[in-house]
This record gives sequence, C-alpha cells and structure tokens, in this order.
Amino acid sequence: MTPTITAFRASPDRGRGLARDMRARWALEEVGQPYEVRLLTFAELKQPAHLSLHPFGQIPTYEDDGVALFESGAMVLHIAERRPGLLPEAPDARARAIGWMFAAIGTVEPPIVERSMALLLEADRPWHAERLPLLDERVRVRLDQLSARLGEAEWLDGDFSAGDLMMVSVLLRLGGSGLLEAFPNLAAYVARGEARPAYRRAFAAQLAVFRSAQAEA
Ligand code: GTB
Repeated sequence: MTPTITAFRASPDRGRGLARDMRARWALEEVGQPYEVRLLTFAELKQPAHLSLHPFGQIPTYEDDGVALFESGAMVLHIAERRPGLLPEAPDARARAIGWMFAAIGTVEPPIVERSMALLLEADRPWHAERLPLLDERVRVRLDQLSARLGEAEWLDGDFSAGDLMMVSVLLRLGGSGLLEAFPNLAAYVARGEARPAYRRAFAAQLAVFRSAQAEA
C-alpha cells in the first residue's frame, strides 16, 4: 500500500515548507518511498473523520498497511525503520540517531515554537516587547549548546540521519529571525539539509499544493 499523509489544502506558511507534513514528505523522499497526500481544510481537521486519525485535529497524519499515525516524529521514525537510509544499522549509532530526533522535538523545538507563537498571537499585547528578548534568549541558549556540539561536523553524529532531518526541520522555523545566523555552523548545517535532493523534492511538492490553492482562490 502506498502511504498517505495529510497536509493543509492552503498552508498558512504560504508554501515556505514550515508545516510539519514537510518532515514526513522529506523522510519519504530520503528513503525513496512514493506517497500520496490527502489535503484538508482547517474545518475538515476538526471533523470526526479526521479526529479518528488525529486526536488533536491537526496535520500531518500517516497511513499505510494497517498503521495510522499522528505526530511527525513518530512518522519519521516509522519511515526510517521500514527502509534503509535514515538510521544506521549499528545498534548504538541507531539509538543515538533516535536520541537526536527526541532532542530536536523535546529540547530544541519548544523554545522556538514558543517564540513563533508569541510573534504570531501576542504581538499586540502591551508586554510583548518586554517578553520577546526573554524568548529570544531561551532560543539562543539552545542554539549555543547545539552549535558547540556540532562544531565543524557535517551532521550531528556521523552520516545524515533521521536525527538531522528532525533537527534541521526544527531550526528552519527560525528563518528570518536573525537568531540562526549568529551561529554560522548551524546556519551552514541547515543549508546542507535544505540542499539535499530529497528535501528539495519535498519542498517543491508542498509548494505546488500552496500555489494550486492560490490559483483556485
Ligand atoms: N506535534 C505535532 C507533530 O509534530 O505532528 C504538531 C502538529 C501540528 O502542530 N500541526 C499543525 C496543525 O495542524 C500544522 S504544523 N495546526 C492546525 C490546528 O492545530 O488546528 C505547525 C505549523 C503551522 C503553521 C506554520 N506557519 O504558518 O509557519 C508553521 C508550523
């Protein structure tokens, strides 16, 4: 069965590849697995048919033979376990790569998302100007630590892995903030991720969806 993922019919990121279906698309492209996409409106996300797949009424979801998943991290892990290319064979290296996936989602992503949400939803609040530097600083602390660990290495732990895929996806949300640019090795790391042919194919596919939604509007 060809896997099917869900994505926004008209992504609020305007085709910048920031919605989390990008992670599943990128992983599927890395392992050479063709896939289908079911596009959903915001209203459809909250209807029973989709809620039966995703308890929180979000995208992405993933379905293939007998398995239905929500959470982009679980999808990337599932894809990486089924086909070679995203996880090392050696058990210790494999465990470390999975550890980097969790680090991306559990340690690096939260302050980045909190900052994005503050910019999106709180910019008109009287305390926003005072809070933003605090949120920036929390992001900077994590970037500083990650930058120190990456050093001059190409990827986080040996060859490119699902851990890098998740970490690059998380860092991409800082685009335009100026925060990433203060860490040249991290900026170069993200650029290496974006330059991968699989990333470019995934990016082009989600951009085509956005452009077609624009054309229909
Ligand atoms: N932890 C879940 C995962 O990793 O799969 C989070 C899923 C999630 O946040 N989904 C979002 C969603 O469906 C889309 S990706 N939101 C609709 C809703 O909750 O009703 C998050 C996202 C949205 C928009 C931008 N953007 O515009 O830049 C970036 C990221």
